[in-house]
Amino acid sequence: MKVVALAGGVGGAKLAHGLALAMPSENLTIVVNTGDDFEHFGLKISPDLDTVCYTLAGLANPETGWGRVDESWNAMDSVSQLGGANWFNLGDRDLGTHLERTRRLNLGHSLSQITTDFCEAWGIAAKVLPMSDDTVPTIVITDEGELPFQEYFVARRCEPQVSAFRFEGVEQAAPVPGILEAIEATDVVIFCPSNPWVSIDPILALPGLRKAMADKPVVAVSPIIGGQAVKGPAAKMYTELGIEPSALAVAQHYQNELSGFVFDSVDERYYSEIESTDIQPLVTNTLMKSVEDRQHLAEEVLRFCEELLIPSGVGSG
Ligand code: FO1
Repeated sequence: MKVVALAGGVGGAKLAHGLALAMPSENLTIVVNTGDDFEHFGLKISPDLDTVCYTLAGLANPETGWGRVDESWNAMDSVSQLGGANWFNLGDRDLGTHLERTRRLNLGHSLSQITTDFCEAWGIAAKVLPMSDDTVPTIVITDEGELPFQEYFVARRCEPQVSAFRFEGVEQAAPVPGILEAIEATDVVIFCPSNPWVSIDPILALPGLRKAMADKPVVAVSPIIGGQAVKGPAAKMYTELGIEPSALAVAQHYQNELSGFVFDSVDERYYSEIESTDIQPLVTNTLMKSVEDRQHLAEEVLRFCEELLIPSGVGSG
C-alpha cells in the first residue's frame, strides 16, 4: 500500500516516524508544512521540516520534540550576552542545519532538493517533501493584529486571541515537484495528528492539492484527545474561534476530505456522530509516549486504511 502523509510539528513527526517504522519506506511520502518557516539572523529556518527529519533520523530532542538531542547552547548564550535576539532558541547543532540550508538556498538550490540531500545524509529512507519551494508564511490574525507565525507562537507564547489565519501567497505557490504525482499514485492519504489550522490547512491550501486528493481515501488522526491538544495551541485556537475543541470538531474540520477518522478511546462517545457523517471511525489509544507507541499507532492506522480500501460487499457472499 502506498501512503502520502501530511505532517506539521511534533505530533505529526511522531506518527510519520511510526509510519516509517511500520511500512516499506519506498511506499511512504511525507509532505511537510512550511508555513512556519521564517528568516532569523539572516538564516532560513524550517521548523516543521527539521522536526520531521530529526524525528525520523532519531536526532530529535525528546524533551521539546523540536531541535536536536544532545544540544548545546553556546551560540545563543553569546547572543544573550550581547543583548541580542534570544527569543527563538537555536541550538549549536541545529544552527549547522540552518547555516547549510541558507548557504544552498542562496546558491539557488531549491528547498526540496536540499531536503532530499539532508535526508540522505541523515539516513532517512522515506521521501520527505516540503509542501512548496515557494515562501508561504502563515499569518495569524489576532486581537493584537496580524502576527507572523513564530512571533505568535514563540515570542508571544500563543497568548493573543486568534480570529483567523492567512497563508500569504498560497494562491501563487506551487506544491514541490513530486507531490501531486505522489498523491496521484497513492492508495491513501493520511493527515498526521498535527494542528489542523496551522499545520495541515496550509498544505491543503496549495493549488491542486485538494483536487488531486478528491478520489483518494483520506484518513486523519486527531491531535485533540479529551478536549486537549497533546502539544501546542490547537485546542486554544478552536475555543477562540468559537468551536468547542474535541475530536469531533477535528473530524468536522476535515469533513469534506475524510473517508476515515482515528481518535482516542477517551473520546469514544463521538463514535456514532462521526459515523453518521459518512466517515468511518476508528477508536484506539492515540497518545504516543514512546517510539513503540508511534509504531503501534501507525500499524493500526495502516490496517484501518487497508480495510477502507476493500470495496464494500467483497467477501460478503
Ligand atoms: N518552539 C518554541 O516554543 N520555542 C523555541 O525557542 C523554538 C525554537 C525552535 C528552533 C528550531 C526549530 O526547528 C523549532 C523551534 N521551535 C521552538 C518550534 C517551532 O516554533 C515550531 O514552529 C513549532 O513546533 C510549531 O510546529
